[in-house]
Amino acid sequence: MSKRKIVTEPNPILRKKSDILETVNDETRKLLDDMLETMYAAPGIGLAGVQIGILKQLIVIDISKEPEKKNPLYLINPQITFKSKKTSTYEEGCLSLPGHFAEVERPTECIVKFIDYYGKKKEIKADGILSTCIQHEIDHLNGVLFIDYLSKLKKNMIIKKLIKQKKLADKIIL
Ligand code: K2U
Ligand code: ZN
Repeated sequence: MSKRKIVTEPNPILRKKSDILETVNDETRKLLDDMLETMYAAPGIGLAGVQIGILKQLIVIDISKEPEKKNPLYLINPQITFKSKKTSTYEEGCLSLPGHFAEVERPTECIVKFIDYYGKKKEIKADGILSTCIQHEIDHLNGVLFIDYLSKLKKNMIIKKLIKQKKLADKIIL
């Protein structure tokens, strides 16, 4: 397993749609393993393939709180088949928009069908932070970021700050 560099906004790849994965094999599992290691190290509770520059429909999630009780979820080619009318609001962040958080309202429950780590078809019903995380990550596969749900003013303020952060980081590296 190896940690990958996380793509940060502004970066046009974060606005691209990820492609369906045709086959699940050892190469796929190595990628998922790297994504999971990258997510734990960030730290985060979810990560989409596009966030390490891979435009394939791959997601890893682990909402377990204790490090000794890891419970990773691998979603390949996920599709949401149900969203509840009831909504919940969570303060969201994103590893691709470091240091910025905002409240986002999303359906409380969702049902998602997907292919798992071994290539088997699965379907789960999620609520709470897991439901929010699944929706946040599937947004990534469609080139959508959580700031897209904010007012134009708030969204542009965050983007301006991220541009400044990136210029500063580039100066430090150079
Ligand atoms: O996509 C990502 O960058 C991973 C997010 C996923 C996430 C954001 C908001 C709400 C649920 C999931 C990261 O895990 S950001 C770190 C984080 C962790 C827990 C709660 C909020 C943010
Ligand atoms: Zn994110």
